[in-house]
Amino acid sequence: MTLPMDIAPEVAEALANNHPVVALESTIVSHGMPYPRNIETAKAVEAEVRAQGAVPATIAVLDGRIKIGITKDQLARIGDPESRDLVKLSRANLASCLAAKGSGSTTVAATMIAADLAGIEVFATGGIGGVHRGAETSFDISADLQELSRTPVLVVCAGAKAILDVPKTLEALETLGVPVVTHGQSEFPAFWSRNHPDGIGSPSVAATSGQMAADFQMSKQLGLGGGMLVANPIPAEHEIPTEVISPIIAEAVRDAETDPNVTRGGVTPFILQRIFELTEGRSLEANIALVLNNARLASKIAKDLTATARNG
Ligand code: PSU
Ligand code: MN
Repeated sequence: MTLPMDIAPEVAEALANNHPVVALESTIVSHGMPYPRNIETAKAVEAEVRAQGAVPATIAVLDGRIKIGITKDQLARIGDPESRDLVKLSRANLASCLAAKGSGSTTVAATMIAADLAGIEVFATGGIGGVHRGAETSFDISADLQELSRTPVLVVCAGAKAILDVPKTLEALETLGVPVVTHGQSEFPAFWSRNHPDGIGSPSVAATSGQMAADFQMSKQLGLGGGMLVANPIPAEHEIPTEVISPIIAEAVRDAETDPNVTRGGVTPFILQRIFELTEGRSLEANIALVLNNARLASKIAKDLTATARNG
């Protein structure tokens, strides 16, 4: 049986010719940003990858097929807030969605699985899922972390949002044996800010894309099997300093706890929307800037990896 997967012609050609390809996720479009900025951003990120000389492959599941690279109309469908048929897909529900010929947007975990099936090694996103605050009672830990330990895809993110428990997230990644490398600074970045308020040290640091590509090559050569997490701090001119964002995060978390209308699964979207309001939209602008920045670095790493593959 052949896989229910369609690779866009441009992506297939790049892969066949060992040209750099960068995978992009679709949950950030369906669940991560408000309409219509979500669609505009997805297009801008694809354009940024192209400008860097790589081919973008936005990944989603549509009508029972894994799409590696999507059309403008398909992107419009994923980003349409009225598209209620879209399921948020991770490892656990990917197969059943495909078997039922359903549709969904892919999280970091599901995008890694699909990218690996297609032969794509590098993937750019905004933030990964992680260990939630209060996980010691809720057990809410994103499947993204486990995926990083088993699927050989290098993921470029801007760290983890401080609405998560970032120290616990790094501990979990270490337990799972996931290499975590921060680009150009010793502290692990906190998404909207270059640094976490508690000053969390990164497990390792790399100054260049070439160094990260070499780390990943070595991991593959050793047959370690898993992926790698690259944390790329938001550019200074776009960051919201910790002094500004920390009290806002605290307020948004408090509001979520006291609002009787917030359901368990609705906590994160509520908090993000509240942060958007409290920052008067600045959080979204920062989010867009960091995704573009990650697309740039991921493209460079993808180019380094294909160059090594060519030169031996
Ligand atoms: N973090 C963000 N923006 C996002 C997500 C995480 O800053 O859009 C999305 C990603 O798709 C990530 C997913 O893989 O949320 C994690 O969801 P969960 O915690 O349910 O595993
Ligand atoms: Mn969760």
